[in-house]
Amino acid sequence: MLRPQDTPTRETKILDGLWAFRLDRDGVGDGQGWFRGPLPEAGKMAVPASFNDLMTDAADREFHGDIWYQRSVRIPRRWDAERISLYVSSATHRARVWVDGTYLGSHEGGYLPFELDLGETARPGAEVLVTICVNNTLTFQSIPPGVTEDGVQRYFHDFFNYAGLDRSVLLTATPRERIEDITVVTDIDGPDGLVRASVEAAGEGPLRAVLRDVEGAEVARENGRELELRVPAAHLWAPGDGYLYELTLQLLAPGSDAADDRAAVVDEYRQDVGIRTVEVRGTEFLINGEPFAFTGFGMHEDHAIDGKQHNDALMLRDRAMIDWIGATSVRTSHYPYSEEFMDHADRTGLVVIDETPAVGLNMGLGGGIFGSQGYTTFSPETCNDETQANHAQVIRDLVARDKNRPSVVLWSIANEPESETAAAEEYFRPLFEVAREADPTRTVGFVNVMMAPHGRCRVSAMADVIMLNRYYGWYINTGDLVAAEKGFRAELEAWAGDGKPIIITEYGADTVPGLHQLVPQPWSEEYQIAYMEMCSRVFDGIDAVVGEQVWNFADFMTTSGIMRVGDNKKGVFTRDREPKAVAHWLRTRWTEKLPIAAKG
Ligand code: GCB
Repeated sequence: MLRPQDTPTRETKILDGLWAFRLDRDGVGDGQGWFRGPLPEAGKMAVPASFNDLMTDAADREFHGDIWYQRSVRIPRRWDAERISLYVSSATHRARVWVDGTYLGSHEGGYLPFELDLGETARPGAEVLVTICVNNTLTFQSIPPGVTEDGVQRYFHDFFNYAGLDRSVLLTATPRERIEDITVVTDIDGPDGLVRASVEAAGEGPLRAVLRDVEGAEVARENGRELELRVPAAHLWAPGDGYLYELTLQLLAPGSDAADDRAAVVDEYRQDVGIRTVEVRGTEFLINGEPFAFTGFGMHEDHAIDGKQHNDALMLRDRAMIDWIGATSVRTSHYPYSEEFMDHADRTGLVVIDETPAVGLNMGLGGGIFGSQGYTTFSPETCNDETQANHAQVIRDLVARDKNRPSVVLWSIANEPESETAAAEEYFRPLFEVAREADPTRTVGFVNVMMAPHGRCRVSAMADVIMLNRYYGWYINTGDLVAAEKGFRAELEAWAGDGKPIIITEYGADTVPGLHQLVPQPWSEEYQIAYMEMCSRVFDGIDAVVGEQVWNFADFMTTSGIMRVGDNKKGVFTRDREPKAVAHWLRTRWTEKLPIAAKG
């Protein structure tokens, strides 16, 4: 599946705006056929947006079940020879779709796009009724998992279950004979760049590929479905330098000569290409053969009112702060971020650890890090073969969406799953194979939890890079930074013995903005700085530590509970994106002093 775009042969129509909307509180929508005609007793809902914080009633905000969206759309009359489809950028956590009452299909899993062909229901010139029933219920088989107990939805991850159509919905027209998929892999050969591309196309005609630089000058050209383009003296994509070439692919009319510039173009698609390599060598993580130091954050797509909606303005502001503080990288904790965010990362040279929505596969953890959930994680009744199959599909879908992005250097296939048991080892072994088969070119890992330290974790051996979330000085040794430093160093030294690069993907302390203490205690701004100083001393002393990503970029919404006051306050910025004192401290470290940057 290719992402929709406008080219001389392709067109898109964005369906953002107010849609008819109804929460199916009594579960009667299917029985009453709400997809057959105008949605009865409907209100309005913004698309894109998470619906939750637009509600004023607690039960509505927390609603779990079927959520119906509907709008009419006129199919442009000029689309009469085209394949018309609906592209849903994300429907959290699953969706079923009808057009004019005809069922088109469904998709399992949020945060990733799907496309459905309108087939016979597409009548150019006519207005059609699009109905999308989103369902946000989490079960032991969904990714992420959850369970309904006495009618109440529980889940095992520490962020609010925002849901709905939180990214754009598009109507698209593509030629019936068309380019269907592109896989780009790049390499470096001396001063030259190599761009290898495999193209899948439905159509008999020849395929022409032209690569241009940012000025639009042609740098390479080749014909065929398996391409290797050589770029003399290539401008590489590198951290902080998101240089992108543009590959224009043209499927030509059958029988035409690809060398003939006047040959009829049946379909055209443009693909951004960043030329770079990624490799792990010993304890180093290399980009273009140079050791790279990850600084930055685990983040969330999270804002007041619109929840997980993608919003260009808010994204740009977040990115401005990431750059201001001197961060080189982010992890898309704990699910794939919007395609617009990823485009911007590609364009600006932000390095991304791309994570699946597999968070909370660990019944030994509470809604954060404490306590047990009272279930066995991997069992026929809980996370089972069906969960694993969904997890595998999500990995394939994520790779399919982001495989051509130069910003993505490492796949994270799960956050803090149970990893210390034989059942976990059995669950994860095939999933690593799925990831490596889907993308043999990038590194693969998962994020390890404190309860599975070195020597106990049975999954880390499968990973190319060790990613660790650690809270010495917060969840353990709370307030005792001396003991925390000792414990943290000892553990990292043990991991370093494995000879792989280590990225600390989470470390952080909840901090109430404005709470000041001369003698720093947990929750104060001073403690957050003292805590970071302690962690930094530990990282700087261990060569294998090639990355530090603070938890979290900004305060973010969670479920209610005794562990959180209003929201999770581990942000370096507040939820409304103002700096806590630690932001200035980190800025100095990341822009002026960082020894791990000097390692690079
Ligand atoms: C973690 C989780 C993250 C939580 C964080 C916390 O280990 O990966 O989702 O939000 O701890 O603040 O407890």
